[in-house]
Amino acid sequence: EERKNRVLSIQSHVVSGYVGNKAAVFPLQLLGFDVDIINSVHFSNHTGYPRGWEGDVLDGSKLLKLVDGLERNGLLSDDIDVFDPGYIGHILTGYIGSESFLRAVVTVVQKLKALNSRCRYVCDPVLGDGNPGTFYVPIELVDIYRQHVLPMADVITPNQFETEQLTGISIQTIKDAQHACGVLHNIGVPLVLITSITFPEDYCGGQNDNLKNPPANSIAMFASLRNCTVGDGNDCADEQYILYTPLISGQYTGTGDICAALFLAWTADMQDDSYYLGDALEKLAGTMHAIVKRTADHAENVPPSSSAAKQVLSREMRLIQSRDDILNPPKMFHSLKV
Ligand code: PLP
Ligand code: PXL
Repeated sequence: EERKNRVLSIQSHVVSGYVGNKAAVFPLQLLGFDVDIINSVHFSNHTGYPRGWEGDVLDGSKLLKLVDGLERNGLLSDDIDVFDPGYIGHILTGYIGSESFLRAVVTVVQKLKALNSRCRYVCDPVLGDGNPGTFYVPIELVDIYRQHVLPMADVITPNQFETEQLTGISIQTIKDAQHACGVLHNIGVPLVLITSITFPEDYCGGQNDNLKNPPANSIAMFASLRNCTVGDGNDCADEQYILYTPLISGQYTGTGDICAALFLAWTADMQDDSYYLGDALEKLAGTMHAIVKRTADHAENVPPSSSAAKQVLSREMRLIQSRDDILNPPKMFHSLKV
């Protein structure tokens, strides 16, 4: 039983601050997961600092060597007992900066799934955040994600921009979000979380509990699970939930990384129970809102006269300070079945 609680997390490491593995590992450990950590880069700080960063990038061949070492020592799976569920139960990947590294990740996921067919791959297909000109990665990665990565993924956690890039659908309405998730399911992903959607202003307003009227100044999370009963016909239905949280203004880094880790945790033993996903979404939103609110409150105390680097530093996620909110997600929000 313990074994399925082991996660292989392949993400960035930063000495200072909280992005990549520094954002994902602590929540996972706190929630009871053993985490095997591969650092895809080892940087001084995240790339949004005004004076740049220092450090090294792991290339794809070095990733494969690390995995070879694990395999030689039987650390990827335990083949002593054929009924063993396998050593590593989950793979988590986030920001990947090059085509060669992404292709190596594909190889690693294939290897782990071959060793343990129940190994679950949670992929945050990081491309950018939708600000003008903000692809964080070479644009060639979009097609590799679509053709090679998504078909192997069990869960993906794109933001609105990433969803739009991967599907070609612009998300202006709830129907668009439903449709985009359907397209991602058709590519082969059973569970999709769109981590944040901002609907156009003229689509919002009205009663807070009305699905058709997202509250003004809110961001939405949207989760979609495809259930297929394969019998005579191949009958599929998408179970979908939306949840609105009040928008917290400001630019934050690392939120998406925390979000993917928490979603992995709260859906780790998902049953076919129809309220499970809505529940996971509520826990996720409660914790995320608490972390970002704590971070925003902290950043507000930093004088505008301080240096640009101090201001970026002040917006680093208050992750450690939020440990209680990770362990016991505040019950603040309700998910609505779409
Ligand atoms: N910003 C806020 C305030 C959030 O609550 C969340 C997710 O929970 C995000 C951003 C995550 O979005 P992204 O994946 O675009 O970083
Ligand atoms: O949060 C994504 C991320 C991951 N890794 C590194 C980053 C960032 C965002 O800036 O700089 C190194």
